[in-house]
Amino acid sequence: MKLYITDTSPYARIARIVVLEKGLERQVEMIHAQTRTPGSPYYKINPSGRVPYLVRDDGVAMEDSAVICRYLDHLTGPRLFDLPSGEDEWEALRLQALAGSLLEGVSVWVRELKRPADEQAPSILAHELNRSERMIDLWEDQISHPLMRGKLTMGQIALITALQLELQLPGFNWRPGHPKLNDWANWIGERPSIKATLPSKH
Ligand SMILES: N[C@@H](CCC(=O)N[C@@H](CS)C(=O)NCC(=O)O)C(=O)O
Repeated sequence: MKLYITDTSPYARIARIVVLEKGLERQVEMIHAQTRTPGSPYYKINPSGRVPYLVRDDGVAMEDSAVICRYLDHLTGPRLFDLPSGEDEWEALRLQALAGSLLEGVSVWVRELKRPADEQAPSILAHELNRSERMIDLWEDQISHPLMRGKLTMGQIALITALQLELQLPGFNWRPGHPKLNDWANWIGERPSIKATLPSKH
């Protein structure tokens, strides 16, 4: 299989983490795609131009990190990321959605800052900064939830991926005043799959 990624995409990083957690490194070849480039050859492979994108051995291709991760998880070995049953299912989904919401907002912020300075919208930058501040306060509280310290979940992966966008976004300075979240990020940041996929500083 071929997994199209970029080094900086948090959504591609989520898929890369699942590849490592499932021990699929030998089955999944990582290919760096040229995104956001007029005329990129990647557009012939994936017309949407987005990563991650998984081209399966049978030639069928799929996009979206959630779909790709679920496919990889169900492909082989014990399922690591199926939802728990009972009330915990809703808790897991609720936390996953909160993490995804933070990730989406911070991703919009990063994207806006990558545009030429004279094209950046101050209103979008302010909106995403303010959203992130509200959500970080919320996470300082939610991070004590048992599901955030138990076995690895898609929600945990989404949250650490969002928080570590601090490396690409100096203005995303969430650590001061949030000791519990800090402690959690340091704890999960030691996990080999998280360490191995850390985005480089920009
Ligand atoms: N919902 C998608 C989002 C994927 C996404 O937005 N990827 C960005 C990189 S973080 C991308 O490929 N952007 C290129 C573009 O917009 O042309 C997922 O979960 O995979």
